[in-house]
Amino acid sequence: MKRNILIHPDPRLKKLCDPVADISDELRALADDMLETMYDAPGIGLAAPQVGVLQRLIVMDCVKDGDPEPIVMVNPQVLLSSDDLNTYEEGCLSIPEQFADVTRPAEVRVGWLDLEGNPQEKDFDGLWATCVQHEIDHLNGKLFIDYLGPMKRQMMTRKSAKMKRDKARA
Ligand code: K2U
Ligand code: ZN
Repeated sequence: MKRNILIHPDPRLKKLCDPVADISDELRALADDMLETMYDAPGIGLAAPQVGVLQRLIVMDCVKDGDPEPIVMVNPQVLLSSDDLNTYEEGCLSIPEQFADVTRPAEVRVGWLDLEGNPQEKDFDGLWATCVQHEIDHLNGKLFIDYLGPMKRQMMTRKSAKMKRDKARA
C-alpha cells in the first residue's frame, strides 16, 4: 500500500540507516509499497528512510517513457566512481517543490543484494547515476541540500518546514 513520505525537517531523514540483516517477506512487501509510493508521487527513486524505515533499502525507476524498469537494491554500496562529474538540478520527494544544482560523479559502479539475496553489480551513468547516489545518500542521512551553501540550505529548510506546517494545518 502507499506509504506516507516524510517531509524535511524530520530527524529520521538524518539518521544512518541499518544494513538489512535478512531478506524477509516483510522486506519484500516494503519494497513493493515503496515502488507503489514512488510511482504515485511521481518520482524516479525512493529510499526506505523517506517512508520512516531506517533500513538500507532503495528503489529506482529512471526510465522516462517506455516499459518501467524498477530496481530494488538491498544494502547498496558505491564500489567505484568516475573522476568525471555531472551537474543535475535535483529535487527530493522529502523536500517538495525545491530544486538546486548538485554536482556528483558522472558514473558509478554499485553493488547490492536483490530481493532473492543474489549479489548484483552494475555501472550507472546519466540520470540513473545521479539517482542512485541521491538514494544512497538518503541511507546515510544526507539530503541534496547538504551539498548547498548554508544560506541556500537554510532557505530551503525554512520553506520545507512551512509547507509541512501548512499541510498539517490543512
Ligand atoms: O529520493 C527522492 O526524493 C526521489 C528523487 C530522486 C532523484 C532526485 C534528483 C535527481 C534524480 C533522482 C526525486 O524526487 S524523483 C522526482 C524526479 C523526477 C525526475 C527527475 C528528477 C527528479
Ligand atoms: Zn530524495
